[in-house]
Amino acid sequence: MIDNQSHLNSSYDDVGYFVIRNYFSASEISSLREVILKFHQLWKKDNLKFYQDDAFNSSLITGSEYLEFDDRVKVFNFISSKKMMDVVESVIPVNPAFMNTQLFFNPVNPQLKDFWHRDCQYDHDIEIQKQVIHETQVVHLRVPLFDELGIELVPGSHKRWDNDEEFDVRQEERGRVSNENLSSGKQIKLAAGDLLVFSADMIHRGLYGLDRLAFDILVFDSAANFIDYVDDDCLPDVSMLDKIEDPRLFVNTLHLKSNS
Ligand SMILES: O=C(O)CCC(=O)C(=O)O
Repeated sequence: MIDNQSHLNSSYDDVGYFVIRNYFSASEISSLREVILKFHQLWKKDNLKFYQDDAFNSSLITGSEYLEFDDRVKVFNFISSKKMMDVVESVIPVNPAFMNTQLFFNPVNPQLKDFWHRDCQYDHDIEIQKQVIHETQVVHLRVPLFDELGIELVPGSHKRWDNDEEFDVRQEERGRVSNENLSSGKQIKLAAGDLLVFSADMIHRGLYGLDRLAFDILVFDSAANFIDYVDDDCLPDVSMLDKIEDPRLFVNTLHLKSNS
């Protein structure tokens, strides 16, 4: 168990994020990177037009479309490794559940700019967003596979509504655009080996540049109502569960699925 679990919990609660520097060894990252790059090459080939025109991320990395059984098991074992579970449980102590994975890269299209948002804005209109930021939020765990400029976020915004500048920029109101700088933004540079944990509904943006390839794992509290966001195909099947050392994170999701 990491020795400062309660400290991590209180920083997450206070400011909405924390970062653990050099959490993963070079060999842990290179073995993960090898599998994720395999996914990325196949995904890009299969989604060429989307990749060239619009994309800055892919998702469902643990799904069956691009990775074979053994590679999927490898990724599942990374996601539910003791190191990851210690961190997940510092934020969600009881029955955390796996939601999905995403892979963030630099867009090919130079017109795409790094943009401020709260994840909940894609599902809810403004009045509902004001409510859901006071409810349980999805947690992102970002594992950068190469050194990157990182994420810029607004500390504390997981628990409060936007000020005028944040709102106008994020929503592109009153002539503002979503890639402008925010005076409340804080840049968290990341290196391969670091782990960043942040709340999906805080105001944030990824910073494009360098050779970024960031593997994000999304988890949620089983008590919250997020099961409909989970795609069955990104979960391990029974034969894979046997090969996952500590499958609790996935078993919790499978239980929610079977009850939904
Ligand atoms: O890295 C990015 O481009 C965006 C990251 C993000 O929005 C997220 O992880 O929710």
